[in-house]
Amino acid sequence: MSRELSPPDRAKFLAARQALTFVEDGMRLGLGTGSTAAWFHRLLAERIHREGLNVIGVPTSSRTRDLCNALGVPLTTLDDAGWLDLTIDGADELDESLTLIKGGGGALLLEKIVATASDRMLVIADGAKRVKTLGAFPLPVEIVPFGWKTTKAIVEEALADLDVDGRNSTLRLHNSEPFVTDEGHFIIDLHLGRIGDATALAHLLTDIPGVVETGLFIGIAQAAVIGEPGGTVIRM
Ligand code: ABF
Repeated sequence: MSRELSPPDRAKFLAARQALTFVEDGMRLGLGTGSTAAWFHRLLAERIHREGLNVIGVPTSSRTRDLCNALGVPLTTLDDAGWLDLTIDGADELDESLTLIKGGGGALLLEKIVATASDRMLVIADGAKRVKTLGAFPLPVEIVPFGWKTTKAIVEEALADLDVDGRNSTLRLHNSEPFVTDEGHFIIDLHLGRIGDATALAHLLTDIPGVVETGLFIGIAQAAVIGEPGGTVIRM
């Protein structure tokens, strides 16, 4: 299957296939969102149907829920599952310390809740996601719709206090309307260029009342599987 895929898709497929080797019978899984995670869900479903693998999953978005329902992957809620054994999810950027930027797909809040409620988080990604310094990818920040313009202005002022130029933050749109997350929130994307101190930035942002969560995943992922189009798979 993987031979006729585009190079990025082949890389994502290979990373997802490798991630499947981490799954054991009886596991409670966090199921990520995005195209790399979608490859994992398809391959997981194949093992479930072919081998009778006994696992149950908690989806991190309505898209993942719908895909896994269509594939026949058994699902439950986080509260019914309790603590999870392993979350497998993609990323928009990851650095050498496995700090991530996530949320390009708009699912960062549930992804972070599920990943944090897991013994381990395994990131699956194509090699283009690996960076030396985070920030080229715009940092998603989930905010409540109430007073969003004021919250956006406060975010930009707070960034200036960190000597970070946040003046070109943008409200994420979908078909010219504000993008609305599964939890009914908006997202502003911070076009920072580079992030020096991710921890300080995360604390600064989440201290702002209208901010719900950021796409910075710090100290949450324990391992990563990175696929390359040529077939190599690197474990970090
Ligand atoms: C999801 O995976 C999002 O947080 C992130 O934006 C996305 C990466 O997407 P893809 O795997 O399609 O590159 O977890």
